[in-house]
Order: sequence, then structure tokens, then C-alpha cells
Amino acid sequence: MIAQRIEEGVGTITLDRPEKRNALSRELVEAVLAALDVFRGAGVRAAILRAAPGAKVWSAGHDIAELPQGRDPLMYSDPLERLLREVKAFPAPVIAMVHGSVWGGATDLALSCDLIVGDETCSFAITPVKLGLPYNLVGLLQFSRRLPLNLVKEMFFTASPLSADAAARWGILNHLVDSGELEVFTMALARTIAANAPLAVAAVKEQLRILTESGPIAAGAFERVQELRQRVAESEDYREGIRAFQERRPPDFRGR
Ligand code: LCV
Repeated sequence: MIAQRIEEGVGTITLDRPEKRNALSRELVEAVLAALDVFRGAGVRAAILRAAPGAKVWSAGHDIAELPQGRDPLMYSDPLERLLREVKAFPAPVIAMVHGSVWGGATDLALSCDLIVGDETCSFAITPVKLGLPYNLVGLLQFSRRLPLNLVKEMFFTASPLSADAAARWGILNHLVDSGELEVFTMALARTIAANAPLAVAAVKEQLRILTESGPIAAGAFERVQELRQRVAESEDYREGIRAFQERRPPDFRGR
């Protein structure tokens, strides 16, 4: 499911569920969370999250087979949402090392990492509308704080992958490097971070998390956002989106 190792103060987690394109099932998420716990106990000073060498898909996102039907699936307690929060709260920088395509909640996971290093094969798609779903508040805020609104809208409305060049141009990637250099480059970046004062680095990470995540939202606005989510999650279109994926056919959305 995953491989993990610690060397020279850098912890590496390798997603390894190729048969399901590293879809983030509860089991896979729990394994990553357990590895982060081990890293926290070992006092690692930087972490790398990657897929197995040569994987064409970094991660296919939330495990669709585990999406609750008929209600909003991306609730606070959802395993993937827990992982996003743990990555953001982890007391050392987490670097997403991306070779291959990234889909749906996995794009949110990559954006939740502190840095992203990708190669020419990487791409990023956010795909709820392909399943008949909207997105959750935390995720929408994350995208809208990171990227120009017109790009966020194009990514969500089209559900099309953003290419490596576009990801570099729009700042999703900290670095776009050749696939042959990706591992060496990312490890060197992690070691540079690991050589600095860990308490200071951890404090800056948490300070920035608190500052960027705080932002007032009127209660009424919050209620409206939640109602929009709930109404769509209860739609027939959401059920059709899941069925279409399972039956390997294009969905036939009827707007109800
Ligand atoms: C379970 C999978 C998955 C998968 N879950 O291989 O962001 S949100 O809001 O949308 C959130 C709810 C979310 O993250 O939803 C998931 C969004 N992800 C996607 O829409 C990507 C769905 N997957 C694909 O489009 C393709 O599988 C990709 C392009 C990733 C890879 O295509 P490829 O031709 O290489 P297959 O499609 O043949 O899939 C190989 C196996 O992985 C399973 C898929 O069902 C198949 O399993 P079986 O061989 O048992 O049939 N699989 C792929 N993605 N997200 N299972």
C-alpha cells in the first residue's frame, strides 16, 4: 500500500497501490497517516510524498468506491480530509514529488503539501463535477487562495488536467524538473530544509498555516455554502456520476 523510509532527517512516503492508481482509500490514507506519525516521533525535518518509480498516475484521488452516496462525501471526518489537515499541521515541510497525473482530491493533497516538485509528466485535475459533486469549503478556499480565480473556475468547470508547463506557470509547482532529475532534485531540496533549524522551520510553517487559513466568513454565507453542497450531493446526478464511473461510460447528467 505504501513504502516509508527515513534517511538523513528526511522521511519519504511512497504511494504504492498501482492496481487502483493510488486511489486514496481509507486504508491507504490510514497507512500514510501512520507513517507521518512515525516521522513525527522520529523528528524528521522534511518529508517527501511520492508515487512508486514509473507510476503513470501519482494518485487518482478519493477512492470512488468509498464515496458515500446521497450525501456530501467530503465531510470534515472523511479520511482524505483528515490527511489534508495532517499534512498541513505536520511539524516539518512536506514536499509532493510528482511524476504522473494527479486527480481530484489528490490535487488537493498535493496543494496541501508545502512544496510541489513535478516533472514533465505531471498534470493536475480537480474533478468533482465529473461525478456530479460540488466541492467543500476548505478545498475551495485552498484553491482560490493559491490560484487566480479564472484558473480555479476553469479547472473546476472543465475537470480537465492542467499540464506540467501550466502548473509551473501558475505557481502550482515550486520547480519543474526533468523526470531523470526529479528524485535527486527533490531529495537535495529536502536536505537543504533539513539542515536548517527545525524548530524555526516548524514554527514558520505553523504561523503561515494559521495566517493563511484564518479569514472571517459570515454565518449566513457559511450556511449558504453548506446548503449548496448538501443539495447537489443529494442529487440524482451525483448517483449517476458514480454509476457512470463504475460502468466505465460517460455520465448522462440531467441537472436534477
Ligand atoms: C477508485 C479507481 C480510481 C478512483 N477510485 O486506469 O475531487 S473530487 O471531488 O472529485 C473527489 C470526490 C475525488 O477525488 O474523486 C475521485 C476523482 N478521481 C477521478 O475522477 C479519476 C478517476 N480515474 C481515472 O480517470 C482513470 O482511472 C485514470 C486516468 C486515473 C487512470 O486511467 P487508467 O486507464 O490508467 P483505469 O481507469 O483502467 O483504472 C485502473 C483501476 O483503478 C481504478 C479503476 O476502477 C480500475 O480498477 P479495476 O481494474 O478494478 O476496474 N480506479 C482508478 N481511479 N479514483 N478506483
